[in-house]
Amino acid sequence: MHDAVWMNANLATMVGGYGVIEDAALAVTGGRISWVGARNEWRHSARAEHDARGAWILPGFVDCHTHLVHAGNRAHEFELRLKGATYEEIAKAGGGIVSTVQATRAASEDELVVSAQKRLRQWRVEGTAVVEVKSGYGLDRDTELRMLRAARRLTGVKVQTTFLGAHAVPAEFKGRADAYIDFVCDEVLPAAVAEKLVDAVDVFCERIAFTRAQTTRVFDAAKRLGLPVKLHADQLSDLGGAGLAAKYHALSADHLEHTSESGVEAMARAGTTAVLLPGAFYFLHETKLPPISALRRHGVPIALATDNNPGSSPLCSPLLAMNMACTLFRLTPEEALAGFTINGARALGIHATYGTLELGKAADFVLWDIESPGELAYAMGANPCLEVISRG
Ligand code: DI6
Ligand code: FE
Repeated sequence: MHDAVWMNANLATMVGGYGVIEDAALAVTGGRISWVGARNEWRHSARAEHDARGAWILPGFVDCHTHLVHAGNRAHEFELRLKGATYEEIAKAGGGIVSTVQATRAASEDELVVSAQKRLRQWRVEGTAVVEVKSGYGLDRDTELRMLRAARRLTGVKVQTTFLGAHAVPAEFKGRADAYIDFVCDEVLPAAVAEKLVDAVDVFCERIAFTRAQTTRVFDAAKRLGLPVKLHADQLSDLGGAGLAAKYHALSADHLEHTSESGVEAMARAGTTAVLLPGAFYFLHETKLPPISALRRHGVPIALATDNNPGSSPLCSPLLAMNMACTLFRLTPEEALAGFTINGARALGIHATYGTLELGKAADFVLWDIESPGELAYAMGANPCLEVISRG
């Protein structure tokens, strides 16, 4: 006896592409998917039977790269950029990440929870099951930990937390980036891990952030603590970030606009997922496209994410992120949906439980009022979500 079954549904299971099963039944028991298949093969019974009325059911979305917990916003920098300043110039002039750091340090844990929970509403109504949240706007021990605690208190989605202490050099370490990396590796990361606040470790490897050598030191510290790594790689320049991520068997390398073919090959060999972030590309008026055809050719799984953050991607919509990936990066709608389901789950190392409609996976799925799954990436600013099912 199953707990509940949904009849009269069309499924995009996202197994091997859309993985369509028309006129399907989908059952759940104990918070897990307990049966999935064509309705005419369902020979069981369930305590509750729901009529999906021809809706499409897809796995809940996985947004695998966000900076959702932060204080303040940077609308004024948006204005500056439109008057001609570049993102790098603003960052060098003490704006950028460092200004969000000031606001975040001044915010209490409760304030961080309230503002992030408010933003998270849009992810929930668009059918999101999992959101990754990074630290990195504290850059001191207490604020980094406070951000991670706040992230863990968010409700309505499963949260995966990533430690990004190496996001920028804070003012008090100005000109002493190596000393800051020592502090991150020796004090902040171990304290966060001791409180069990860290699922993965990330670094911003970039001309305006940290070098390869500094990234390596953070990755070695993560390895000693038994944590998987991810990397902000090759966003503004090719520092060989993708290859470095692959060397550490990173879960993902993210951004990748400037990644070379050899970086892509290394990712393929290492099983590292590519995370593309069309929101930042769009918002920063970037023109260099990530190496999509090389990623396809080498079979690197492509995930997509919002990169929600106040500086380079104030994007609050997984659905819009998918549309942008199709228009800006020429992903197909099928690839875009895989990017926000199975490959998003891969980028977090949780694909055994999330990302497809398969037996045994978490019963987190969404009913959509659409005629074909590709519509979700096609429409701009629509939200045909009918119902979000969380753990059955
Ligand atoms: N890459 C980005 O695009 C963001 N962080 C990062 O590592 C920018 C964050 C910000 O400007 O606040
Ligand atoms: Fe980011």
